[in-house]
Amino acid sequence: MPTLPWKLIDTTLREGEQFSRAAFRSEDKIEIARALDTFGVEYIEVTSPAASPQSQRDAAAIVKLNLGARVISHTRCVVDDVKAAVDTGVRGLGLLFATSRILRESSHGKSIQQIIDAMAPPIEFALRAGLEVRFSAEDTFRSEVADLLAVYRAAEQLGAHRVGLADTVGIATPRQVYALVREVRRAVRTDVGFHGHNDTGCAVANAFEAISAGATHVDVSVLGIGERVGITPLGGFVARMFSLQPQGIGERYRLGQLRELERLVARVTGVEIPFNNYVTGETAYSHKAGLHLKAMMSNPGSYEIIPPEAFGLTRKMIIGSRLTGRAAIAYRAREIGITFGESELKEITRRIKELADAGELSEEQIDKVLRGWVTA
Ligand code: HCA
Ligand code: CU
Repeated sequence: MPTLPWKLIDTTLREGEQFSRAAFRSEDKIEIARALDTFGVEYIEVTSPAASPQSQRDAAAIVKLNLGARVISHTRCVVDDVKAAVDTGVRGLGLLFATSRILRESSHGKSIQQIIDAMAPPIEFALRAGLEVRFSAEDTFRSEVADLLAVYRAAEQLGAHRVGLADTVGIATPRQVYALVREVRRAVRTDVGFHGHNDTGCAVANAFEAISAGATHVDVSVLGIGERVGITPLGGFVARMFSLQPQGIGERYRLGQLRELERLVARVTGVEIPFNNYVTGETAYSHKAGLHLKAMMSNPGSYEIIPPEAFGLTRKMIIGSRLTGRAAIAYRAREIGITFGESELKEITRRIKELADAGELSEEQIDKVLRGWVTA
């Protein structure tokens, strides 16, 4: 839908395969790819087909699913790896080279000029094969700006469709991301992608700032899985954007599928979905304090910026705690067909709070107190 000027690249099957707990079987990858497509991500990135024979077979199998999402692969900037990727039928490539001094020294040993020289053959090969090409500078935020602009301009001149900024180590602040994306936008006319790790908890904010500064593509993974603590989580990013553009997001993605998608990835990797996960976490729609409950009962927008129904979820009002209030107790009483006067209500609430001091009351226990009050 043209209302949103950016696209999601889900990299659960590439970055997510680098997650320590991930050991995807072929059938897992197929199931995840289908679920991502159902959700509606624009791109699905898979592991480099040059990584292993099975990786190559799996990439080809995912391409054959004929999904609506564009299947692309991550690939080192080496012609042989590009050839292996082209053979699988992927429609695009994410090529990369580390540009920071620390990674240039510890990883590939090349100077910026040597990187620029080495970029040409693989990029040209991929373009001749008709693929969408992205060139990314690994460890962008520990690289010199002049070096970055030099490699991005070289990528543009070679015909790359998109350049990528990668916060490989999760060091960037939101302001830095905004400023650098702006600068890159001014320097080249290609599309611009952002990929951000979450080592300091800024991955959602950084992706958001990248979009604000004009990035056209954002990398995400389901539950944020990836190297170390992972990258921008799909759910968190969608929550961020939904709060600003509910209609655009609601039209573009099948939000009701998010929880299933996350459950699938959690099951396959053997992890739990965090209790406080964005939108889908067990407590994401729990309301507890009396003041909150009162306002929520009169208008759910009081303490919810994203209605749970938009994601096929429901809220939970916890009315049996010591923090409960009169409004919540009156509400529950009305639900079971009892109306109390003000002073009675005050008394019952006091009683429930007293009982709850010994432990939260279940709905049945509350109902018992309420009914008991009527018959007493
Ligand atoms: C990595 C590579 C990468 C690549 C990101 C990109 C990163 O270190 O495994 O292709 O834009 O974080 O730099 O995931
Ligand atoms: Cu990464």
